Amino acid sequence: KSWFDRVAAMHSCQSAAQKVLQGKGLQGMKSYMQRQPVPQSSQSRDAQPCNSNPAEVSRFVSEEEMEAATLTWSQGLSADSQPLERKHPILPQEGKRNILMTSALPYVNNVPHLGNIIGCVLSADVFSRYGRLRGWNMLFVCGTDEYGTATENKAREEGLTPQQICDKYHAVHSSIYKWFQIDFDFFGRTTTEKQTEIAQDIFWRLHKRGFLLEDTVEQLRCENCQRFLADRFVEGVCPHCRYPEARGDQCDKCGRLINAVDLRVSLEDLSKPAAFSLLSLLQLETQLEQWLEKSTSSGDWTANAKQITRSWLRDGLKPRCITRDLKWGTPVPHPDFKEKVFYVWFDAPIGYLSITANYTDQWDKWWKNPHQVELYHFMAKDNVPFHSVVFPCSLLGTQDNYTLVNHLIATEYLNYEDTKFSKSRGVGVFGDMAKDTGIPSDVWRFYLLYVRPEGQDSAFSWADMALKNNSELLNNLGNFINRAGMFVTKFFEGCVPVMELQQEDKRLLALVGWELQQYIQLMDKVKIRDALKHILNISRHGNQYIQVNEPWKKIKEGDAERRRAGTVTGVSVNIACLLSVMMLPYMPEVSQTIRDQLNAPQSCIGTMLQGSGAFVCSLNAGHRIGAVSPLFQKLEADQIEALKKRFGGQQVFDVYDA
Ligand SMILES: *[C@@H]1O[C@H](CO)[C@@H](O)[C@H](O)[C@H]1NC(C)=O
Ligand SMILES: *[C@@H]1O[C@H](CO)[C@@H](O)[C@H](O)[C@H]1NC(C)=O
Ligand SMILES: *[C@@H]1O[C@H](CO)[C@@H](O)[C@H](O)[C@H]1NC(C)=O
Ligand SMILES: CC(=O)N[C@H]1CO[C@H](CO)[C@@H](O)[C@@H]1O
Repeated sequence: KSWFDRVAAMHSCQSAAQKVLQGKGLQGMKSYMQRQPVPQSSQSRDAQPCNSNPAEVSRFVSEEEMEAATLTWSQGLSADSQPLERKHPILPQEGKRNILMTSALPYVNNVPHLGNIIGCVLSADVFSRYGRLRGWNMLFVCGTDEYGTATENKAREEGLTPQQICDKYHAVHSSIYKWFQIDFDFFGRTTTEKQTEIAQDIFWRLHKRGFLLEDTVEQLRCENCQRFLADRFVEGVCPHCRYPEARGDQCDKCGRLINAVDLRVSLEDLSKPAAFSLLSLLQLETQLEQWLEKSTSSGDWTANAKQITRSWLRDGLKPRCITRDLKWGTPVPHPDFKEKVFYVWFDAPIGYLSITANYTDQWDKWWKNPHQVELYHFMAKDNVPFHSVVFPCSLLGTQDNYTLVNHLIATEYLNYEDTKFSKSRGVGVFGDMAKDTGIPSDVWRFYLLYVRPEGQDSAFSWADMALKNNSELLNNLGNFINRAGMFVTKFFEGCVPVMELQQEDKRLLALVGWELQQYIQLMDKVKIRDALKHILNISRHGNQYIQVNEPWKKIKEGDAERRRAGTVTGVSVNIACLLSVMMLPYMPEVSQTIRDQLNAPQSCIGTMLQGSGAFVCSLNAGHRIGAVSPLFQKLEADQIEALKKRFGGQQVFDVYDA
């Protein structure tokens, strides 16, 4: 507030505000400011006594903050915290925050690599687990995207039918996501009756309203193998920015959509025969822009999603072909186009609807209910235009009250040891191999979320994974939680001791409460990686607190010291309980283990993540905890070296192609 008052008093600020906010004054900025995370004030840091190690400098905590934190703490668990059971089918409920979540549909015949996992399903999983802890009514759907040329090709290679290929790889995907503990409410597929029904309905509506056009477009065809090529799998030089590895549907460098025929490719036996096609995206520009303006300003769109969408619209909407000359797809119902199927980029996003329809007959309560439902799409940035322009245009054109995306969450790319994941070169870790490393699923989740490409590209590195494992998980988080539990077991016969709070303890409660609030503000905005850092900072505070107070020494001294050791132990074990709740979305298994070890009451989960967060005393004096044991194993250097060699790119490790 004092910073704001000081800045607000400056003349230059006032005149700028006058210009931009058009007379509303600085009050016009208030709601914007309130949506931002609380800044860390440098003034407060200066108020701390001089300290040579900047990492040790803690926030300044005022008397008021300490009193407020102590009051919250003493309120204890609330009896009416939300039950966690999920009853299927989950449907929107009056008076609740109803959230429909999708993660980009993985293409069925690719085994997903770690980049795919963090970009889509894992990020969405963390948010859906978090949302349920907050008491929101969540539905999380996903499934395999099964139609298209790539499936036909794979079937030919393996001597199977496309359906058999889909069945086989759908099972592969399911088992990988299960191992990573991705907790979908429903994981379906696009090759269903519902898909045909809904896609054809959308098609006819667009047709009746005049949004489709018959025209002739060129397509890439390989004369040698006598077939049309899937856009996504053609590589060439981007006609816009000359990036040499652009794909036939899109350039990953400049983000523009490409017509595959405009790509410069060097294959010799390609032809570009004309084909009749139906095109969409006509006349929807104004409607789209109005909707986008509203959605991007009221919802949480990541910066890259907004920017990619803007650069798309700048070039104007051009008609896109929505049909292809294949067999393996959703049939076009129009009698003049009987031989054609829908193009995957028209068809695949409709999969979100049809998969939900396979989950419940009342799917339209989610998908045709924009007033009650908020829609989140999770994806990597290369999928943005299809979700922010192409798919919304299909739905807007139907004039049928569909639920359109409110929050578009796109990650940047995850590289592998400073290169790209590559299936063909055998570089990188693919979903099916992660479990063979012997590293637990929770540790994988932790590291992937720790390096989540949030706001910028990041890289998976074995050495860094070992470091983070050992320094953050083992020495910081695991060590703190384990010590807190061990003190209760060893010094207090397994019962939480009486706590008599002093200034120092109250100060810690305030620090921890502040970190919790930051965590909630960030998680509400789907800043998953940034929120994780606040969990780790709580255990850092905790370790420091134990280190300074040395309960293992005090317990051997006089009465007053023994009571002090009791307070420190009691506060610490309560922080451990809070940490288990905050960690639940990230590491569900470890979180459960901690709560089992502490014998923590179920209501601690609902209570602490209510509102803006409440660090309460959930393990009262006299509470008996369970058996305590270490949570994490050390990753040894030789183990990491072996894994690095194994996945380093010298050999192809594709068990499914074998
Ligand atoms: C967490 O603690 C570290 C080390 O004490 C500090 O550098 C960092 O800024 C803190 N992070 C947050 C998000 O407060
Ligand atoms: C979808 O629903 C149909 C009809 O109820 C059922 O036969 C099919 O197995 C379901 N498919 C999936 C992928 O759930
Ligand atoms: C869309 O749904 C809302 C309520 O959910 C309703 O008020 C509105 O009239 C509907 N619009 C159309 C075009 O059906
Ligand atoms: C393999 C590896 O990097 N191990 C390190 C794990 O962390 C501990 C301490 O944090 C180091 O001593 C190990 O070298």
